[in-house]
Amino acid sequence: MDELSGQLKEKLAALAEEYIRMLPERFREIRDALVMAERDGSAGSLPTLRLLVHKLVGSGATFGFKELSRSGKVLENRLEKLIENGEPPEPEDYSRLREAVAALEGLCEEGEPEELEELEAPDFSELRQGPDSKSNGGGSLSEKKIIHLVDRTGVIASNVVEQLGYYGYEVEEIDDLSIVRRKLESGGRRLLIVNTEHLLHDKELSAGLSAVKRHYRNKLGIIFVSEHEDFMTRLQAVRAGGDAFFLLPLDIGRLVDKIDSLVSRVEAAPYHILIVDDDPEQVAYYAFLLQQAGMVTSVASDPMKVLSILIESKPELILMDMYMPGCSGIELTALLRQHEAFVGVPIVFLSFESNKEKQMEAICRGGDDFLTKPINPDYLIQVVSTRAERNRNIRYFMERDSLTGLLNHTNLKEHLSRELLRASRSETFLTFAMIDADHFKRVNDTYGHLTGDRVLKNLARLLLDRLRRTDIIGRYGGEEFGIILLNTDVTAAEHIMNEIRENFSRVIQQSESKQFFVTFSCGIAGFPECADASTLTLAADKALYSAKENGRNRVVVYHHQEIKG
Ligand code: GH3
Ligand code: MG
Repeated sequence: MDELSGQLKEKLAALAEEYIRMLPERFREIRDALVMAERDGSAGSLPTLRLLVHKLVGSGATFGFKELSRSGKVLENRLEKLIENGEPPEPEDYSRLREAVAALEGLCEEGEPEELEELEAPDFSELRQGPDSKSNGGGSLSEKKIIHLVDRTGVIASNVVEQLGYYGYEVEEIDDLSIVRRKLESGGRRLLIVNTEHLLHDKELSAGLSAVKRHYRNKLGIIFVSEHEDFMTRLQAVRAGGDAFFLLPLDIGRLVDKIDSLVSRVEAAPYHILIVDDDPEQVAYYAFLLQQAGMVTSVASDPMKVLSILIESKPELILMDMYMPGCSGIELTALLRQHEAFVGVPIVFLSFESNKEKQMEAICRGGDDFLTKPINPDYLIQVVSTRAERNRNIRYFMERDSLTGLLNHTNLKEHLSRELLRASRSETFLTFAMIDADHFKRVNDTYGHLTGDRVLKNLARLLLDRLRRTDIIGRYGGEEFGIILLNTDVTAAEHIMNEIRENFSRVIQQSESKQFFVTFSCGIAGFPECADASTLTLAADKALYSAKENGRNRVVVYHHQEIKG
């Protein structure tokens, strides 16, 4: 589907090849800088190391090495933290840095051949590396987000540290606001949990909180936790800049919801734009503009190929040329609008055509907007990103389950079919896991349906945190979830799911003042042992049934000689 001019393609391929060739050298420099930093012992030599890592992150992104760039960013953040801290790093800091560098390097070695092969395609989002290094599913490189806790009584810490850990948050206790101030001054964001006890006894802290909050309104979230529900305590919390107020004992699920929304964990993926145009130079130019603005582009110079691209990679907006050989942009738009699946995808025309009647016709036949060339790059980017964003929002609500925000049944199944095709093409493993909450009827009967809903939300949230970004998670039915683990065989998947199962069984569920625990059972089946979607789901379902039969709270792997249906 790549129709970029041969010259540009060659240039891109040559650049990417050179990049891959130089990777070992980049890592050697990084390792050397780490050795030097450790020898030096102060935080003063860390900036050199950070710069090297930063360059690796940036160039990785340019050439489509998404995971390398993402994991590299985590390492960069960690270095930034050490630099900001200013103290000489501890020996274990260095060993953690060494581990992270080694893991990054491992990522490149695993991914190399596929990246070169995939360079044939213009869509950078398709340039993927091989198996994700996070084979333990817990994500050795997934940095925990830090939350500061001010609580000299120790009551909150004993409640939240372990529990928030299950949702990917690390709680760091502090005694005053100096760390928070430093972080905010350097442009970061912070989240604080504060015991209201201190508002009574520490006037300096109260005044400090409200001053910092006034100054960094949107960059600082403050959650107050209290044993008292009286009006005055709540008023003091509001005056000290509180965004939320929670009573002890804490309902962790609700607390996590609040933290999520304050921290806004959603790191938006780039918009994916399909450029339909037969002129390679212009394609290169517009693709370049959009990519510079952080978007990902695919190209179709042949209008006949647009349908297959739409089905395969679901772009979020089409930038449509008016005149192409074989089929005009207007005809293609009319054709796409007759497909139920593509009624909603935004189509923006971009053409030299200045005839108003022609422009009108393009809109009447299904175009959303008509932009004329030459166009101001900022305006183009604004129009494209605004429309892509709206489309993404609409799609989100159509494809997701409203309680958990996970993919709904239909979409999970669509993903499964698509990913199976991909796995079979690239001869990689794929595992499908089915999860079903244990004795869930009893949970509803004992604590009520609303509490049951909350438990399902907690489970969804835990899955989102514990699995990799590339894994696909959906709500299969009521209290049943389905997970597609890409590039993962059943043995690795069993390990991952067991870890998640154990974590979930330790999560405290809350119903008013009562606390309880819930477990789940899980059935696993893998490709290529099961070759198509229906065999795979049936096999996972059988394994799940066997997990239930054998006592629940367990993971069972399907092997056809062992489980008889
Ligand atoms: P098992 O361990 O065998 O899976 O037992 P179970 O009680 O979980 O299974 P069963 O199929 O008997 O009951 C499932 C329960 O899940 C009954 C249904 O009301 C409840 N459920 C399904 N969807 C939802 C939901 O969205 N919210 C709540 N609160 N409950 C739900
Ligand atoms: Mg159940």
